[in-house]
This record gives sequence, C-alpha cells and structure tokens, in this order.
Amino acid sequence: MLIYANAMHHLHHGRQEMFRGRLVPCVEVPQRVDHVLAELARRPLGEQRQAPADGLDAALLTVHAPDYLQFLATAWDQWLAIDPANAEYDVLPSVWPVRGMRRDIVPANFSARVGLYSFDAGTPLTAGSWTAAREGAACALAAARAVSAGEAGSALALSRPPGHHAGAEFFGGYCFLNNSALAAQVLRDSGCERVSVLDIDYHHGNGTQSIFYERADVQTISLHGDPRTEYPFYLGFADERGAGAGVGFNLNLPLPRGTGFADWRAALATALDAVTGFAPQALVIAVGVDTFEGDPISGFRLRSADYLDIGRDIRRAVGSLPLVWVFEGGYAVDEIGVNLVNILEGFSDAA
Ligand code: SP5
Ligand code: ZN
Repeated sequence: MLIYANAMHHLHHGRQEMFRGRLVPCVEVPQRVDHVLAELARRPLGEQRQAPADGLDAALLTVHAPDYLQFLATAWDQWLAIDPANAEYDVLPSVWPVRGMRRDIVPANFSARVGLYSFDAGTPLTAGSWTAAREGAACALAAARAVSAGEAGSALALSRPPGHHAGAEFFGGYCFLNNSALAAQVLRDSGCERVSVLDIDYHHGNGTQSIFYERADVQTISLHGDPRTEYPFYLGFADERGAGAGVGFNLNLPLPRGTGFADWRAALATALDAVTGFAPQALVIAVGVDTFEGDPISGFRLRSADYLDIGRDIRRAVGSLPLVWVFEGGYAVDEIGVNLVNILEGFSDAA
C-alpha cells in the first residue's frame, strides 16, 4: 500500500464553528492526521510518498466549478481586503440563497459570496485552508494515479481537510475539495470504464453523491447515519437512486443513530454486493472513522477491534481490485489512528 500524506494539512486550522447559537472550538483539528501518522509509524503498512502537484488544477476542474475554485483560491485575500484586522478571525458563512432566491448572480458583497459557495456555518475558512485543501487533493490525485498505473494494488490519500461533503460548487461539513470524487474521476480519466465510490464515513457523502448523481459510469454508495436526524440532514435518504442516465447508480444505506457493529456490518455487506454487481475497474473508499462509539459528534457504536473486521470484509469482497482509500472524518482524536490503521491492516492481512 502506498501512502500519500498531506504535508500542508496543518495550515488549515479553524478556530471556531457555529453550534447551537455559540462559537465552539472546531472538532476537525490538525491533530487528527498527526495521530494517524503516529500509528502508521508504529504499524507501517507501506511506503510513504510526497504527492506531486502537476496536473492538479486541470484535475480539480473535472469535479469542481471554475468560479468556485477561483473563490476558494482568493477568499482569504478578499477577506483581508475588507479589513486587515480580519486576519484575527476565520471566514464563517452567515447568509445563504435559499429557495426562491437568485443563485445565478455572483454577489459583490464578500459575505454573500461566501454564502453562495457554502452550506453550513461549521466550516471555517482560514488563511491556509486553500493551500491545505489543495495539497490534500494532490494526495488523492497521486493515489489514484499510482493505483491506475499499477504501482500498487491500493493507496491511501491521507487528505485533510476532508472532502466528501464538498460539492461541485460549495464547501461545508469541514470539506472544501472533494478528494474522493477527484480520485474517482482521475481513475475514470486514466481508463477505468466504471468506478465505484463506497463511503463509510458516519455522515452521508452528499457532495460525492451530487457530483455523480446523473452518471452511470461512477457508482456512489454511502453507509451513514439516517439524515432524518443526522448531519447533513438534507440528502442521503434511501429513495435517492440517481437521476437521468444515473438512475440505479446511487445507493444510500441510512442507519439509525445508535447502530452497533452487527447491523452496520450487514449494511456493509449489502454495499459490497452492490459494488461487486457493478463490476467496476477500480474502487474508491471514502474512509471516515466517525462511526466509532467514542466519536464526539456521531451516533454509531463501533469499537476499535471492529475496524479490523471491516478491512477484512472489504478485502474478501473486492480482492485485488485497484483501490484508493481517501481519509474523511473521525473526531475521537486519541483513537483515530488505531481505528483507521485497523481497517487498513485488516485489509492487508486478509490478502
Ligand atoms: C467529514 C465529516 O465528517 N464532516 C462532519 C461534519 C459535521 N458537522 C456538524 C457537526 C456539528 C457538531 N459540531 C459541534 C461540536 C460541539 N461540541
Ligand atoms: Zn463524518
């Protein structure tokens, strides 16, 4: 397994997110990746490589809108241009164009532009967010290229900030660039006719689903907390099966808050059957470990040892199918390394 770690991830360090009328410390913190790297130092699973950035801008344009990318690249400078004292504060959206309002006009007002390109007030944009997100996307790009070139059977993109909530033209859910979607599209563009994305993060991968919703060449499957009660609330229901040419190529498996490993594992088996039925030439796994019982913002009850079984189940189902792992959520910081590496070790051992 090749491992691409985002060397710039610490440049994204949000101070506060909006929660129940207050600004509270961010749960998506740089220590998350540091703990994963520490665990990988204890249990090495493969060679670590730097991700080259060549071709990244063109690749990003295959999943994101040009004006959105331009906004992200310049947002911090726009923020400082309003008032240099803004350097002490993160950008946090506070106004959005909802039903019946215009989305076709890019506002002259900065806060209004932030709202146009976002969907929650939990995702602070900081001085280094663009650099960090870009480098994380470079990891996903490099991992997908390496796997499609046959340099390794699987590769891990240790991207941070995460990506699966980011759509073609919006950020949110701690995500700016959709690393999993990017990996899938890179695999498509390097010759895989069919690619599956399996999202096992606690939260529905709304961004990934929306990017591929009308396409038959990229199958999207997500196993997640029921959106009736769980974030991101407005997408991820079982009746969303795709649209147009994409009908039948999106599968949502929502599970109630409180779900334990036996039921979660049965849903994983259903998801893996759908992958096998689609017969893809490559697979992307959006791997969040916020399904852990100790996760501070999530509601499933998986234990650390369960993650070994998850890795084994995936290996038994997909064998040597080219596979890109893309890191997503997980906020029980002390256990995050053990849980993620358990999945990867279970997968490797079952080879
Ligand atoms: C990638 C990913 O897992 N994103 C999850 C985004 C969830 N955002 C909403 C969570 C709201 C709770 N945050 C406040 C914590 C106060 N203790
Ligand atoms: Zn999550």
